[in-house]
Amino acid sequence: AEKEKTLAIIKPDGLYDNCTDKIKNAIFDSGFRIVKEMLIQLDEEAAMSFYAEHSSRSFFSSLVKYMTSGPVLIMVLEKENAVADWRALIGPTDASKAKITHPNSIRAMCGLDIQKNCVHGSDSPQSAQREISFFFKEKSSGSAVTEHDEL
Ligand code: YYY
Ligand code: MG
Repeated sequence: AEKEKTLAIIKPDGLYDNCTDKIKNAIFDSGFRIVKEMLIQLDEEAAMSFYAEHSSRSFFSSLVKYMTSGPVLIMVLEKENAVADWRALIGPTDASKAKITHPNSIRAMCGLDIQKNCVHGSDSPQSAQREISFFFKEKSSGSAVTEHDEL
C-alpha cells in the first residue's frame, strides 16, 4: 500500500533526559522511518503561525511561550497510515489523563500535562501536508534540514 508522511515534533519537555531516545525507539519499533529531521529553536512568530488555528483560544499565548522555551526536534515520519498511526501512538492531548487511559502512549510515557505533552502529530493528511511544507520548504540552500535516504 501507499506510504504516507506525517509531521512529528518533539517539544521542549520531550528533549530532556532520556525522553528523546525513548520516543525515537517507539517510532522505530512502530515501523516508522524518519525521512527528515531538524533541531530548531522556534521564534514567537513561527510558533504563532504553526498554531494559528488555536489563536483565539485562552491557552494560545501560554502554548507559544512553551513552544519557544527551548529547542524542538521536527521530524517527517513515513509509513503506511502514518498520520492516524502516529496520533494513536502519541495518545490523547492531556498527558496526565493519557497516563491513566493510554499508559503505553508516548504522551503517557514522557509528557506531563495538557500543555507539556512532549510531542506533536498532524491531525489529518491535509494538516500533515501543510505542516511538512511549513518546516521543509522546497530545496532551499543553507537550510538546517537533514535528509536521510535510508536509515
Ligand atoms: O493535536 P493535539 O496536540 O493533541 O491538541 P490540540 O487540541 O491541537 O492543541 C494543540 C496544543 O495546544 C496541545 O498539544 C497542547 C496545547 N493545549 C493546551 O495547552 N491547553 C489546552 N486546553 C489544549 C491544548
Ligand atoms: Mg492538534
